[in-house]
Amino acid sequence: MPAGASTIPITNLKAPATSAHMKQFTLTAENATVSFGSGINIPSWTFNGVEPGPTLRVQQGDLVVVNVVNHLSFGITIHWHGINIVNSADGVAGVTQDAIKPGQTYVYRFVTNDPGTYWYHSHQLADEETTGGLFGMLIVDPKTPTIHADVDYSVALHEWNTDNNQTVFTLNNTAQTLNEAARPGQWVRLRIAETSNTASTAPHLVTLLGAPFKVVSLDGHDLNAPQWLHETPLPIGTAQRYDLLFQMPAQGSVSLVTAEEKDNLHYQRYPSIVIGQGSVPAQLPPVTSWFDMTTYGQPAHSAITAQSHFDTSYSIALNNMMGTSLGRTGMTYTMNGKVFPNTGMIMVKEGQLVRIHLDNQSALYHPMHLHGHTFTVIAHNGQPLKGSPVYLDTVLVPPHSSYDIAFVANNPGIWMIHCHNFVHANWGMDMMLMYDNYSTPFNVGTQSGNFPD
Ligand SMILES: [Cu+2]
Repeated sequence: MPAGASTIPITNLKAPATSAHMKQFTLTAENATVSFGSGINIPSWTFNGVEPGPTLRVQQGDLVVVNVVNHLSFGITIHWHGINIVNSADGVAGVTQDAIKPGQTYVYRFVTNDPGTYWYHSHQLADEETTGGLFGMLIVDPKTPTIHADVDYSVALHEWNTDNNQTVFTLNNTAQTLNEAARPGQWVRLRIAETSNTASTAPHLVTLLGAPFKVVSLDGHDLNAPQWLHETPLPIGTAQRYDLLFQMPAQGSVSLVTAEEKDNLHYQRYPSIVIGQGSVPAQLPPVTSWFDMTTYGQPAHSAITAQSHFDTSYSIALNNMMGTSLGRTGMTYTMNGKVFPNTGMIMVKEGQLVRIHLDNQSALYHPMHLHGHTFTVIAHNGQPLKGSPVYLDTVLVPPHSSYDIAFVANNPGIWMIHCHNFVHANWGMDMMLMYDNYSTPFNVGTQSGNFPD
């Protein structure tokens, strides 16, 4: 909605200026050549010279103040993925701010009410900039712990494109093996985030060898009564997070290994993580049937179910076709047959219960992300979930399948709903969720220099 006398500019939606519980960070965007081991050095765009960027660790309820300094030669932003914060701090170029220009600084202020595992990344030319290294993890510890762990590690999965058109796949800062400490009997929480996308669009699969494990949360939200899993492959779509919990065995180590389509879904020795004393097993198991979040854990009460009364419902068909996007001709990724910015809007009023049907009519995977809200997954291919309630900010919609998601419109402003496959978002698969009485003073496009994807 254009700015007008009757609308509220989203820049009015601000976090408090101060708080008894405030955490401050400085993230400096700068060039650095980062070593991923074994002579693999990649010139990348970093925060504070490291890959991934510094892990920001805060407590639920903290006022987080992040000073961003841009020492790169192009505009950047930071989006705080999955945390429901005030709209003005959402970090989307052309929607909630102008891109931070070279030499400029910018301050993000937001309150972290949602405990769990999150991440941050540039939302200006996100395809190039996030893939090129402008990302890191953000962990919000709950006021009251829900899960006991003696040690807590996080790992970002990332695929890099090198100058000679090669792909390098890393876990944190290694393309080889990362060793982490843990003693026999200790409980380990391992937080896994996917920060890039595979060329095929199929998700990376991750699993643990050496100990049974539970998936205790998805996208930062705890699951109810998760069962033990044994070498179960976990499909992780771009931007999704899995928190795993396991106990170190009396002897030996626990390994995290990955597989993907281009390796015919065989687990690879590298990159890998070894927790405890030992190494990746000489024999890797076959990839078995994938983890299914729609049948995992036990049912529990959920405020929103398929039977809820919805104030408004939308259906979005996801597909791809040759076309034009931002003046370029090529494969475009469409929502209801249209390419951003012609995809229309989801209009809501504050307090409404909103249902969205995501209907993937294509042969590709689409990890669909809603900014500023946590949604409940209410159906997969029309069927209600059979296990734990699932609350996400990004749902991976497989080829030729559908998900129904629903959320309360409880965070006013203008928010993106888009595919988090960076290429798909860059070529059209974006839409806006708009609260009916808000407007933005910012613009997307060539004149403003703001390109959110
Ligand atoms: Cu997609």
